[in-house]
Amino acid sequence: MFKKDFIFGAATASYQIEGSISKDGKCESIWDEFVKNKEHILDGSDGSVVCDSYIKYKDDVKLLKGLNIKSYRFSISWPRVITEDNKPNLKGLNYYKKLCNELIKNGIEPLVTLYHWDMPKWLDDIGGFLNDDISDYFEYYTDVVTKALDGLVKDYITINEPQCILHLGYKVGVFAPGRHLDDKDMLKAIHNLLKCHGKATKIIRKNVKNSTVGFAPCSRPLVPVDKDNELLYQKCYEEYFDIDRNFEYANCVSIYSDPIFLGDYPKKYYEEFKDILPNITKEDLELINQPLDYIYQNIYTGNYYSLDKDNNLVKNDFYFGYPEGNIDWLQVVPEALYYGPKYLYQRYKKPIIISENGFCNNDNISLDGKVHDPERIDYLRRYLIELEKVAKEIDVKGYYVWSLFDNFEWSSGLSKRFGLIYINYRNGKRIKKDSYYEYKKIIKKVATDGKIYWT
Ligand code: PNW
Repeated sequence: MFKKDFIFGAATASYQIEGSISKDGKCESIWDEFVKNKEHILDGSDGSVVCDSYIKYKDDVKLLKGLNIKSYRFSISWPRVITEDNKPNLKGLNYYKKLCNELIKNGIEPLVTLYHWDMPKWLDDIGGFLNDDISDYFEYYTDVVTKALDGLVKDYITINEPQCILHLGYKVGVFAPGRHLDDKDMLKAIHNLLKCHGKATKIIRKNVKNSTVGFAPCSRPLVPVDKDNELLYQKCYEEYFDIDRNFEYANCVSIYSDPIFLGDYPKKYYEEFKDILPNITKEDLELINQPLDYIYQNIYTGNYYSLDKDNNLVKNDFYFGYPEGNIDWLQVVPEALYYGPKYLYQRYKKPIIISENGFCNNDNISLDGKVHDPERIDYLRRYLIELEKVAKEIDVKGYYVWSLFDNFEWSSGLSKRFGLIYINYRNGKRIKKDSYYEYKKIIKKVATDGKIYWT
């Protein structure tokens, strides 16, 4: 059973949907720069138009309202609202005010992500997360946004998927800004990013009445194949929170979340990196350890594990015949939405909100003009069954589907589709997929009797 006030929402991010990349004084972001090299993006596309949400935001809200969702998670484009000389850009801020007003008028609560990967290029030119003053810039940006949206927004997420930002953007270089840092600089960038989170949280608390604040990492939970084996559960739990020396983008749960929720990096972090540690002060750790309201987590996939004869964990590659995602990393592992929240709750003891979950499908327009996506429906059902199961055991408050629209899928460009709404990139037309109607049906049923309609 879900609680009747369970929040169903949909999520997007600024660069992935807005377009209008140089309107109304917006300055360049690291993604505007990164896509100029066509080799960085699978299909050579960019974010210059995508869903055109900067123009069509009223239509966006209509589509959200049609789903009956309670909350819309979107992100603010830092370079849209702050100028190159670090002053507020009123025209850019006005866009988000209009969007929030429209949402509220239609009974939808805005959930704002402050950083979903589009840093102003001028800030990256002075080092981005390697610059020791970056948290002051982020604090100022947060101050400007929270004041501009005063009375409209009370729920904030500071940073989306720090592991992707730093692993894919700063180590492997396949995301903007395309850096290739060594481990020592990676640790410094991580620490600076966590300080950004801490300073932003303090400012939100100061400026926003009845605020809620969170941080949204991603992870791939380990799923024990034998549900009743306690040793296997324990080993999966420990491995999930273990230190990853490669800083892999779907890992490193504890490196980021232990300082935030528990007040310090894990013991093993200090051992593992003892020769290359950044300067970590007591004040820093206090700053990072601001009380938060929820554990947000983006979970799309996971891995199955069993034990070998010596009780070591071994990864299993099961084939269940589920529909396969149309992107290499997306294996369908529905139980990830059971075990992920369980592990997180056990360690950090806060209510859980799934801030992203969704499916990449090879969607196309059928002869009847509609988009039939039974694979995505299957994915949503399987994953929500698992979430419903864990919601009986721990406090799970909400779920945001990724994504409302097909959008600019970072280094995969426009070639990968995650939306409940299809975008025809030739003419800008939006078509509700079958999964849009399915999600609406699920939301309605949970709101009336707390259950998904087929359970
Ligand atoms: C997210 N994983 O990234 C991002 O927040 C979105 O902007 C993006 O469009 C969406 O997922 C789809 O790719 C992910 O390891 C990062 O499972 C890591 C994982 C999943 C999604």
